[in-house]
Amino acid sequence: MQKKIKEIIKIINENDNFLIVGHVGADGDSIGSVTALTRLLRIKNKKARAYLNRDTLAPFSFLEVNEEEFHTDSKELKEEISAEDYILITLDSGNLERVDLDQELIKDAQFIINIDHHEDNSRFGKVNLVQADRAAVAEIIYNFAAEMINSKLPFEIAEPLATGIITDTGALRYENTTSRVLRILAELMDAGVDIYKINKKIFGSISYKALILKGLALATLARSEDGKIAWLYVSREMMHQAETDYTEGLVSMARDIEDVEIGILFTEEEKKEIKVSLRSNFYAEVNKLAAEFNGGGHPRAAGATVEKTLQQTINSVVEAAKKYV
Ligand SMILES: [Mn+2]
Repeated sequence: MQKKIKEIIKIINENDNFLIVGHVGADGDSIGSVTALTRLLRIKNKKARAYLNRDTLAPFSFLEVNEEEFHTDSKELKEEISAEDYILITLDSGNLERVDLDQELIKDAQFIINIDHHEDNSRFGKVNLVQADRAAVAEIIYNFAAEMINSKLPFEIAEPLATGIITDTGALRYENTTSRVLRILAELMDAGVDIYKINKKIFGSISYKALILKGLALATLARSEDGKIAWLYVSREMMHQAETDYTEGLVSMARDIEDVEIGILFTEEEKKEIKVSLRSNFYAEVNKLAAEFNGGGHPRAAGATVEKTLQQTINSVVEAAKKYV
């Protein structure tokens, strides 16, 4: 795999113009990786642009990703870049549909470099670096930074990398927390990163409205007869009542119940568009369960969108989940 990293660094060295993007509904790994790689390429005097969806940035304001540094307006980006030749680098996106970018800008790229850690990645790039054993894409980008920067890692790259790793390891609590991850984090701390601050921002605080929604969702908690599957849901009505659609962390509450193997959150995005978030603890491969509903992800964290009513979706997903526990 080291060879693939070298190959990509060679492409970076021999070209000048890059567009870097993450996935739809970007999380800390997506935003952190995009931020770190873009800043890294700029240090290397490359023309590097990034597109990040404005709606996803709020929880990560401490990274100081501002609109002067990155594009948050798809139209504006299109006008600026459409006449240019650029290489598209997609991060943390298992397939082309997940890539958070205007279709035309995907099509117009010279070619795609696909860097990811999802096992079921469809290898849609011309160059694909898919390392499923890495906790976060930020861990992969760290390796690029370590290769490309000979001196100490600059803080403005170290902090977004730490954010990606902390997000995808659930503050170092998940199975993917390897000794390698801890060594990298130690390096990042030496570069000035405040791990406590990042943990607090991402996992240690919640808005008042989000807590109200959490309460409403918890009231819907149910589980299978054998107690191995637990689920809860968030309806349109509940989001309206709580005045927020922030559902981060809800699915873990179902997963974290004693004796539960699979935790599920159903979110009613539209009347017949239900987002299904799946988490497991030890053995259930929820990416396979997600695939039954045209979704995907990791063995312990996956998702899908089902075009049925909320109740129909709950019935069919819970029924299908029984095969995995
Ligand atoms: Mn990730």
